[in-house]
This record gives sequence, C-alpha cells and structure tokens, in this order.
Amino acid sequence: MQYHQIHFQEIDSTNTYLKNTYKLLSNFTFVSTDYQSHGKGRNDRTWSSEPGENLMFSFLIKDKNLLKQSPIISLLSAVEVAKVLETYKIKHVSIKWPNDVLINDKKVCGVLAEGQLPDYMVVGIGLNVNQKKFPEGLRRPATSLCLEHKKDINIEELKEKLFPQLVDSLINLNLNKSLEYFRIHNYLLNKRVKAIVNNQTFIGEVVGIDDSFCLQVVTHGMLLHIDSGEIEIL
Ligand code: BT5
Repeated sequence: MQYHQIHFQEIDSTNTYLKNTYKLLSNFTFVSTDYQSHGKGRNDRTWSSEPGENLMFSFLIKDKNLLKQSPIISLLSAVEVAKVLETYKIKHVSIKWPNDVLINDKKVCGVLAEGQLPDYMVVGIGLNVNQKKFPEGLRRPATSLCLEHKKDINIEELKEKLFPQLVDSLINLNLNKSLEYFRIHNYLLNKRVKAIVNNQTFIGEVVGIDDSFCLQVVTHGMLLHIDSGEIEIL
C-alpha cells in the first residue's frame, strides 16, 4: 500500500502542517502527532486532546481523480473510522452526518477536511483513544475507545489498521458499499434537527442520506438535500 508517514511529538496542528507543506509532499502522506497546541475543529472551533493519549493525524490527497470526490471524502473517512472501531467489538457505533463518529451517542472522533481544489485536500482526524476524562463544555458528551472497550488501546496498532484501510478504501472506491454502511449507521435518522445551511436555518426531520451522501431533511412537507452545514439535534 503506497503511503508515507511522518510523526511529530508535538505540533500546532497536523492539518496546518500539511496545508503549509503540501507542495513538497506526495499523495497519501500521513502526519500524526502525540499533541497539538492548536488543534482545530470546524468553523474555528478547537480540538483538544491530552498529550500522548489519542490519535490525531491528517493525510494529504493530491490525486486528481480522487479529488473529484472531494465533497464526500470526509464522510468516506468517517465510515472507515467507524468500521475500525467495530473491530474492537464495540457496539452502537454511529456516524453523525457529516463528520462525527459516535459511540453510544458520545463523540469519539471528528473529521476536518480542508484544502484548495483542484490542487489538494487535507483530511484531519481526531480519534479519542485512551483519554478517560474530557473537559467540561464540549458541544456534546465525549468518549474514547478505551472507555467503551474497557481496556487501554495500543495507538500504534490502531494506526497500522486505520491508515492502510483509509488508503485502500479511497483507492478502491466502492461508493455503494460506503453509502450502505453510512445509512445503517446514520445517527441522525428520524431525529428532529435544526440545519444551518448558508446562513439559512431549517427545522425538520431527517429521513435519510441520498445517493450523493447528502442529508435528507423534510421541512414543511418539502424534502431538502443538504450537502454541507451545521446540524443540531432538537
Ligand atoms: C471536528 O470539528 O470534530 C473536527 C476535529 C478534527 C480534529 C483533527 S485532529 C488532527 C487534525 N488536526 C487538526 O488541527 N484538526 C484535525 P467540530 O465538529 O467543529 O467539533 C469541534 C468541537 O468538538 C469542539 O468545539 C468541542 O466542543 C468538541 N471537542 C473538542 N475536542 C474534543 C474531543 N477530544 N472529543 C470530543 N469532542 C471534542
């Protein structure tokens, strides 16, 4: 499997690193770290993580063909994370569209895709692995693989499973299979939500994911297909 790895003990953000150096690096370069001083979430939010306890990494995509799938790459990545979590015999893994992986309704992983098309894309993944306590005031309750699996997890082994699986799934895209997995694990299904799309707010019920991985929300008898935005459960 063709990919490269760089590891830092500490860095500001693995996404920022790849955005600054993408010209020098090749497709599927993975950058991981034990600690981020400026870990980023979406919309200028912060990703926090205790040093050495979790898996934080980003990977670079420069392959032009794959970049054509850019709108769904973070969703496809969330699917692969969820599948790997299930190999730890964890039940109740779900994906909260568009970018969160949950276990038992708690957030275990977030995905942040950034970049500049058509040149490159960076997919950043923060996965709580061995952290047992989380700060107050997170947007939703958090958990870690260790809390759910009831055992500490070897982060290196987890990387060795997840990195090649991500690469393999993106090289050998099987959108129908990923879509089917997403639909089965769709946390938002049948939930009443507030969706903020391009500064417009819609209240409605989630009825599914369409064939383009858009979230389907029914509001006032109208079916919306949402391709990006913030979703809040009511
Ligand atoms: C995300 O944003 O969930 C995307 C997180 C991506 C983090 C990775 S780590 C490697 C790479 N380098 C980076 O700098 N970032 C990426 P969002 O949906 O906006 O969620 C952010 C919110 O999640 C925060 O405002 C907190 O409320 C909450 N949060 C922060 N740290 C958390 C954690 N460790 N576990 C669960 N929730 C957390």
